[in-house]
Amino acid sequence: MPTQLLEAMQKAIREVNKWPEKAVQLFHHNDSDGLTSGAILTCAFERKGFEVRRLCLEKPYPAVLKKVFEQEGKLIVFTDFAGRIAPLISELNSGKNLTLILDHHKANPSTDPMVYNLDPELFGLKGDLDITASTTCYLFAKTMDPANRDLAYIATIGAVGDQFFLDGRLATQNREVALETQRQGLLEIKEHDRGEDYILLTPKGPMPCDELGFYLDTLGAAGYYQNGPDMGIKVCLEGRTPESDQMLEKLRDIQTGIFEDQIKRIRQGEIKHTEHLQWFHVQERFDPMGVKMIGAFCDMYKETEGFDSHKYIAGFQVIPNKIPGFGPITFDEVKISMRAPVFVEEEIRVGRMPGLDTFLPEATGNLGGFSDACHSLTAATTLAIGKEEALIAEMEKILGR
Ligand SMILES: [Mn+2]
Repeated sequence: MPTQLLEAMQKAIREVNKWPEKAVQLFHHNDSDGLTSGAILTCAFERKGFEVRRLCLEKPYPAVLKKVFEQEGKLIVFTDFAGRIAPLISELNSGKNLTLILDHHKANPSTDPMVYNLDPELFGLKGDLDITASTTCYLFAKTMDPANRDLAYIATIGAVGDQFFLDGRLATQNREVALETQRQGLLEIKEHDRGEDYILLTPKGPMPCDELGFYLDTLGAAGYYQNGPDMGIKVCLEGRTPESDQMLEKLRDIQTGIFEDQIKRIRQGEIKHTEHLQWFHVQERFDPMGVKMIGAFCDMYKETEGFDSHKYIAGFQVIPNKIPGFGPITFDEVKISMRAPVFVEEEIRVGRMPGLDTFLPEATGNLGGFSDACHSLTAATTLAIGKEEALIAEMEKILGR
């Protein structure tokens, strides 16, 4: 780990140790990386004697943040999101709470000394290759107490789940965590001609990490409004159960039905093309699944036959006006998810087309929307209902420059 990141973590941990209230509010993302991050931090803080109040968010929405930062004197932790919006969080916090950010998305430095942005992107690491949030949380937990080394297996699940591979292998810090898990006798790394497979050796038998990552993704995303994240955290810490398998099966059925219907609609012409983009809108038809599913749908759809891989793909989904466990909240917003199909991905990698993390946040910002977690090949932002066409036009304007 870069020395400066280690030192920043040590400094934040000293503040945590001094904090009078032994309670932490932990906000984490709902994909496999976010759930494993949540599980690692829950365990690490509980071992330290903290009471952990966990809340799973699909995004750190400004409306949610405003309510969170009405508080004072709290210990607040964000993981697998918020790295980019550290300035906004700093402004909202303004010295009132001890706030930690353990993310790995593109990041901006904090402007409040009480907000510790420990996003490795600020310390020279690449969040879309070297290190996931789960590995960041693992390094934090291990810095807090070397006894947390036993949580390496959870970080490995998140690292594989986020799918950042180099030649089919986990890279840098993520690979270190896998190797550590292997040394602990909890992971088998199988070499093959296209890279490596990572197989978790659980008390209930071997389980490929990619399958487990997919399992958690479904619980957290398709099951977001149906207690899926709680079940996901339980699976990270205690393993799969018949109960979690049942929940998963039910969620997969719901997802399959909704996705098939959407494919049918697109085939019937419910998709629009502009010069660089192809886009569609699912309105509220993805209920009761979470809004992460619009990204999952784009991922699936871009692999289907007849898909135009020369244009970026974008999907819109209306965000329900609720957050499980948070109380009443109103957004009246849509989420846009974007992906880079095969051809576009290559063009981005060689620098002939801009990454999604450039023009999508810019266009969204121009229309008063909100960006947090954007990578070059996958990105999502939110904006007011009714501004969808304007956003597409704004992106075309930027891409045409
Ligand atoms: Mn992540």
